Amino acid sequence: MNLKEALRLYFVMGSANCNGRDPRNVLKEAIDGGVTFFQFREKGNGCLAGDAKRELALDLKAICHASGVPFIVNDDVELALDVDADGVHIGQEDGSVEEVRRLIGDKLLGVSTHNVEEAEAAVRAGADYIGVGPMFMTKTKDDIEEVRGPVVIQSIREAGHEVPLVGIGGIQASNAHEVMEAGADGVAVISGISGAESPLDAAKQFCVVLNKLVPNIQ
Ligand code: 3NM
Repeated sequence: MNLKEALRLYFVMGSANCNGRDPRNVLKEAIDGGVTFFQFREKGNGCLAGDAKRELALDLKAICHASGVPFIVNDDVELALDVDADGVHIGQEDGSVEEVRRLIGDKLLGVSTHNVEEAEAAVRAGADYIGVGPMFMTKTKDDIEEVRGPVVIQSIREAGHEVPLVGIGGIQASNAHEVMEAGADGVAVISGISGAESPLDAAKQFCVVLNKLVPNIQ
């Protein structure tokens, strides 16, 4: 897998992001619309736990794999190992990158970062890719850091880091180009796809934008 290419349209979602719709259908539509990478992030109001979370994870993984889309689990290393996910994504507060790497072996490891220092530390500790946020204002996550925008990605690239990287936070089809032009390999999106009336059309809209910037997208 070429990770930079795979990260181009990175859909992040859990049942709390689906406005009461079945997350399986939302994911199917999003993949049909062109999503290239998926993270199961089961957080927020009424989110599932235990067996229900595991069952949903297995269903979403099967949907991803039917289309060759990598399936990543947010935070929960135990679940990721249990369902044999393709990788794990962790935040700054979710334990050490080295420890997670030790537990997951050669599965993919993504780390959320917010500035050049955190990005450098994540790369040094063995992250396969990083998320950088928040790019824009968002209501999806309560405890976001200060919005500093795509310029943070530019600073990471100017410091010489070629690590696979996605921007996250408030990204819509209308502002995705700013993130890509700053040096991202892709955009990570929750509400821009899961909250849309049609996740299929929303994902397609993102692809139209990303296609213009990266000529060889599907
Ligand atoms: N992490 P939406 S912002 C999960 O800044 C997450 O690290 C962020 O949701 C960070 O696409 C964010 O709906 C929420 O704005 C992204």
